Amino acid sequence: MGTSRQQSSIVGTDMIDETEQYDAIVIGAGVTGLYQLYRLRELGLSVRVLEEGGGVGGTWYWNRYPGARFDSESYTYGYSFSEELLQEWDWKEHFSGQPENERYLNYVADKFDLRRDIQFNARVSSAVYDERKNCWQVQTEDGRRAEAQFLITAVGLLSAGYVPDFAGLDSFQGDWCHTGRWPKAGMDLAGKRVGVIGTGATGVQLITEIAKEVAHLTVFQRTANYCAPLRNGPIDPETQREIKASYPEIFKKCSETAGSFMHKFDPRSALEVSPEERLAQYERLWAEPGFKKWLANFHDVMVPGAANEDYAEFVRNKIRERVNDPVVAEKLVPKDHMFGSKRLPCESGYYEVYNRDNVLLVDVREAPIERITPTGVKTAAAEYELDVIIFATGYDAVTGSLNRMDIHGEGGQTLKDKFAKGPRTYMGIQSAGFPNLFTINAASVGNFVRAAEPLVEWVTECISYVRDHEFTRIAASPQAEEAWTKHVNEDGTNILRSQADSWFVGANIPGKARALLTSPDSAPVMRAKRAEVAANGYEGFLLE
Ligand code: N01
Repeated sequence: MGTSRQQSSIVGTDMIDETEQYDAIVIGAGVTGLYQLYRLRELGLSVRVLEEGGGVGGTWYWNRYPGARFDSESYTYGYSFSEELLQEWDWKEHFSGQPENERYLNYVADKFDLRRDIQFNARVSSAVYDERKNCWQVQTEDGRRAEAQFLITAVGLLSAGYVPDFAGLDSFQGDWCHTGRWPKAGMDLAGKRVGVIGTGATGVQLITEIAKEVAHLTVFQRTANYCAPLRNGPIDPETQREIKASYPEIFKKCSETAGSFMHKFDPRSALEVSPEERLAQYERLWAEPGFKKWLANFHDVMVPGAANEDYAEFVRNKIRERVNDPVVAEKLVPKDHMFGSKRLPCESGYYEVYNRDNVLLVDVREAPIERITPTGVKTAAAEYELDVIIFATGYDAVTGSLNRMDIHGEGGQTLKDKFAKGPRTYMGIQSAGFPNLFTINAASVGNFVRAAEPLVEWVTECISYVRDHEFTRIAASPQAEEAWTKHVNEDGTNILRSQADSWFVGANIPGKARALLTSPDSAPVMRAKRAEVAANGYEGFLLE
């Protein structure tokens, strides 16, 4: 029951060569890692958080690109565990931007005195399970070593940035960066010729923001996306008071929906109402902020089929209305995937960007990028001179951040090899042969803090159970893992999220096995499943 840090085998002379001992190590000081630290500390465990960044925030630390902001209502995104925190913190906008989100997470870290247990600038390079000692030996890139009985990967779903392997990138003489590693000092874009590759949720936010600032913007688009107006705005004092008085209802609403957002589907079918009524509902929702137009719509808009296609056409027409040049408009209209099969980017003036004289849309499906040259980008059709290239090319989702650490379980097997054909887990949370390792980032569903809080609480209770019952190890049983993996692969095949070539199924990364990377079940179903497993003495887990 160590509550203090110890050190063993100090053998180094001029470099750090010591192994720090903890009860638990948490990797990542983002939204999940911070709360996991808070909870484990409450349990009386000694905990070390290892964080690659120089500060807290995870996604909200790294994604400093212009335009980065929530697409869920700010007040649904904050932690719910502290009433005091809820009442103290004023969200300034309905959909808050990165600087404020980062400030919020720093505020939380300070308020709960979390920093003293966080090691910053500590990128984990390996985690090896020592069977004899029943502990995880974790090493960081700068050579630090730490051991703990429990290891929790709070590394997020989308943190391993993906830069396509374009020939010639090394030769580029200008500046370039991936949006997920936006420099703290910013990028100097004013008056420059800038190219953005990628038009997912990130590209859409970024392009809208920087188009006003740069001399010229070239957008390299491979797949047009369905995007919808965010309709952000400041929160006035009266609304602020209402929000603060109704947190229990807000969180209750979130807890009842599939993705933990505050919007509930209309139980009616789009096809059972008259065309006039259907269109009236589409228009009414379109005029509302945020994800309502997606998640409060007729329920079958989110099921492959006629209702989905009907709404897709409505959205396509909305795009056409906003772009002056009909040829450009048609390039921006998605025709190759179903509405909602990719995450819906919410935008604030994205389509109007293409009416500007300084913006050019390049279709790289028609003429693919062949290489990066010293002075820009060469496609099969033309060469584009650029001073800066920004890769808004997404993430090796869920498993990517795990694979980039060298995680070895029993018998030396690596998690990377084990996940080569897709993740093999029990409820996303554990993988057989990797005892006391909680891959919490692979178990999340939907709106982030709302999904993370119950998961963290489940892991904390599980660890408490293991210790209280004087077990030393908990590991998913191979049978439970097999059944869960079969469930994900079979029941995940037909859902809307699996239909497009997106990060949801690993299809955005060349060579990555196609498999649903998250649970096919809704957040309430997953919470109930986890609760049942716990109530049955952690059914499906081997306790020793
Ligand atoms: O990444 P993406 P993202 N050549 O994978 C293109 C969350 N998020 O960072 O579609 C040319 O969606 C790729 O093209 P294609 C949210 O969950 C939330 O934008 O594969 N293009 C695509 O256009 C989201 O889903 C917020 O054909 C290439 C883009 O790069 C997730 O993060 C904000 C290419 C990648 O899009 C990921 O979004 C932002 C190539 N070789 C993100 N390779 C909020 O609002 C890739 N692309 C909270």
